Amino acid sequence: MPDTAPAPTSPSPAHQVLGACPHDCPDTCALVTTVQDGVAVRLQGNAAHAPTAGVLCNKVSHYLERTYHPERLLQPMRRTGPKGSGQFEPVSWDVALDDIARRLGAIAARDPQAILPYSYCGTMGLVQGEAMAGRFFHRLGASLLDRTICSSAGGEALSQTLGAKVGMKVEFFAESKLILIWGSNAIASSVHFWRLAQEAKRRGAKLVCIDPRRSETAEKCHEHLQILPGTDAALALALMHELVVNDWLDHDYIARHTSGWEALRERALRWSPERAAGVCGIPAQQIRDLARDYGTTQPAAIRLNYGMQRVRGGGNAVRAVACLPALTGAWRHRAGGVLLSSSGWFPADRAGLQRPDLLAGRRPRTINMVTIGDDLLRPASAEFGPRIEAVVVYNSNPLAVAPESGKVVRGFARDDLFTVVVEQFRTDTADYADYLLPATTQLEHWDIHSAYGHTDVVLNRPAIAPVGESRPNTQVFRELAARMGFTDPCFTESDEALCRRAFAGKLDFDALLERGFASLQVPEAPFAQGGFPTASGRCEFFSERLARQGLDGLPDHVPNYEPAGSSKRYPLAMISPPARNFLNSSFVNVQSLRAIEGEPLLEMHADDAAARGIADRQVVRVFNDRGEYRCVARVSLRARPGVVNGLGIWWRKLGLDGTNVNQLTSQRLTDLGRAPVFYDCLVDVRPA
Ligand SMILES: Nc1nc2c(c(=O)[nH]1)N[C@H]1C(S)=C(S)[C@@H](COP(=O)(O)OP(=O)(O)OC[C@H]3O[C@@H](n4cnc5c(=O)[nH]c(N)nc54)[C@H](O)[C@@H]3O)O[C@H]1N2
Ligand SMILES: Nc1nc2c(c(=O)[nH]1)N[C@H]1C(S)=C(S)[C@@H](COP(=O)(O)OP(=O)(O)OC[C@H]3O[C@@H](n4cnc5c(=O)[nH]c(N)nc54)[C@H](O)[C@@H]3O)O[C@H]1N2
Ligand code: SF4
Ligand SMILES: [Mo]
Repeated sequence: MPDTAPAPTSPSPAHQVLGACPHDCPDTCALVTTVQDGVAVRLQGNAAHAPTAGVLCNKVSHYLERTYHPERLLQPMRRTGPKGSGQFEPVSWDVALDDIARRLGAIAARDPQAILPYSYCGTMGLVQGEAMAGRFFHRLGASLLDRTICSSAGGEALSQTLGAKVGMKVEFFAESKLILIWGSNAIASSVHFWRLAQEAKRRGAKLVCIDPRRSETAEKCHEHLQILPGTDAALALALMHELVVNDWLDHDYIARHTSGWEALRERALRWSPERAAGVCGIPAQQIRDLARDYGTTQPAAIRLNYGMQRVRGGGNAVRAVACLPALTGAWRHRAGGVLLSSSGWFPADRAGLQRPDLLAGRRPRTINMVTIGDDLLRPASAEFGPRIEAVVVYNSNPLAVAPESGKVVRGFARDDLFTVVVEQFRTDTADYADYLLPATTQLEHWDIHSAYGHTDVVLNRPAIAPVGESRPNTQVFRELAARMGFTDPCFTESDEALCRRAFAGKLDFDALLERGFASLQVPEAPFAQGGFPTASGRCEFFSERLARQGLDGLPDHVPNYEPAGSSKRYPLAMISPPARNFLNSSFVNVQSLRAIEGEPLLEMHADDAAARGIADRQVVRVFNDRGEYRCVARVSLRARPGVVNGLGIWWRKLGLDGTNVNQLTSQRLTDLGRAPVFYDCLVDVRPA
């Protein structure tokens, strides 16, 4: 090498910053960002973090394109045109925050419950999620939001069966001999789990997929049970039937570590494979074969995911499936059992972060985020309380993701509604804001993450300065608190201090700063000797708690509100799982990813298409009593007869006619957990 002294104009050396993927995904990857002269130039998976294994999904591989997107919101904006028109003028942060504080203050003086926060998992971070926001809305006494839009049916079901949102450690799926991938398109939605399933396959494991759609994952498994939507509990009960009649049971495990066995046995005996086959729309022999595999293979593991609980009976279905490993004693092995969510293992101090004590004895009403359409349109009443007068949206895009969006749009279009949207982009929801405030992305702020698909805490350090005038959510709520006169010292806590508080006394934060992640101490085979976190310490086939609420104590098949084939007017059942290159409605505006997805698609079986004179790639009208949506038909083996797959979740304004698939979905709720029923939806289709 010649002279090594850098010339004064040469770039400074690049450095690397450790982070966490913020997205709503079971994998919670650890990130490494390479920064050169203040600019993020490369984003990779952290190779030192075992679940990430140095690999990112295709979506987040494009995160720099998202961060430096030409349409990033760079300054606060105030609405100048009609709601929804997207006409704004730039204003300073001071002008925006002063006016927002004044207007929220005036509403709160009448009744703070007329103010509603609306947020979900744009970021899963414990700090940019509900930490400072929770403090602000609790101190204000605003309506509480029931955050049910994704996982609460399954979450409630797990709690009622296993005692909490806990299960197998994901890494041991690699050692399983049989893996049931149940209601999950893992290749699209948790590619790091899929890697483990592939490893098991190489070691001789059999992979079985249970899904109404012949998904990317289904076509790569050894078997695919292409059941009708919302029939999973019938299938699980028939599997139990076969376990009983063939005595593929672990009687010792059942006696020691379960409760309600006699009652469950009796119910299962009513579900012959023939009966279930009629409900599920698959051959009885396929059920018998799966039961034999499950009853005679050890260790056997079930990767259940949230895709199967977005129907009326979603809670019961998860309960039924969660009973299976206790029947065969699969839990005895570290590579056996079931995993829906691991989030219950994390000892995060949510109360310390969100400070519900700031309610100081007030008990505001709770609004379910699923019914935002109806609730925005509801007048004041004794049962409902005051009309909603203001909504503050952050980390969510309700116009695109909430069901029955015709009503959601009408609600947000109300002229007498004051709407603040904190966002990175001008989403469908942002177009309805009175004030639109620019938010930082994960590369620009601190955060700390638990996970729902593994058991590591991952820390996120800022890699670059905020782009434009954007601010972290925490900073927006800190400044609003100051303007509202909230003087509690908790409103000045820094983001780094909030990160420290999240697991204070539980994890060594300095080690986390150093490595970027830390593993929880979770036993390898957590329920090998029972010890479930239920009241009884057993796996509760029969739930006394549910029975006390007047509900069925045992899991059962609860038919869909809109079962496939039940209506002449709307003969097709529509499910709407996400397109592989989008994450809910995030990334739809990233050009390179949208180019892969092309257009909003409706996958249809050739018979259903032919019966309606629909050709592949033709624009179609999909409709029911709730609305109408235009998209492109894909005549495809991915759809079974009688079921159409409307891939989501497009931004309305980037679709064909300014709507998306949620124009058709309903605001009804699941059996447990007050969750949405996105995949319980009848439609018909015609050429447009
Ligand atoms: N690429 C990508 N990844 C994602 C997301 C995304 O939008 N895009 N979303 C993230 C989020 S928010 C979540 S909650 C998780 C969800 O994680 P998963 O639940 O694994 O989600 P999906 O991959 O959508 O898988 C759902 C699957 O369930 C199937 N399904 C629909 N109805 C039924 C049914 O009644 N029974 C059964 N057995 N299967 C059914 C669908 O056809 C689909 O293949 O994924 C996360 N990861
Ligand atoms: N038909 C149908 N509908 C569905 C589903 C389905 O499968 N089918 N899936 C449902 C599921 S599982 C879920 S989880 C919900 C998801 O619903 P949402 O949680 O609303 O998810 P996204 O659509 O990704 O919207 C998140 C928004 O947050 C913004 N954001 C990201 N980070 C930050 C930040 O740090 N600060 C601020 N202020 N904003 C940020 C992003 O830009 C994005 O616009 O959708 C549900 N809707
Ligand atoms: S796989 Fe999931 S956690 Fe990992 S980078 Fe992609 S979205 Fe993020
Ligand atoms: Mo979700």
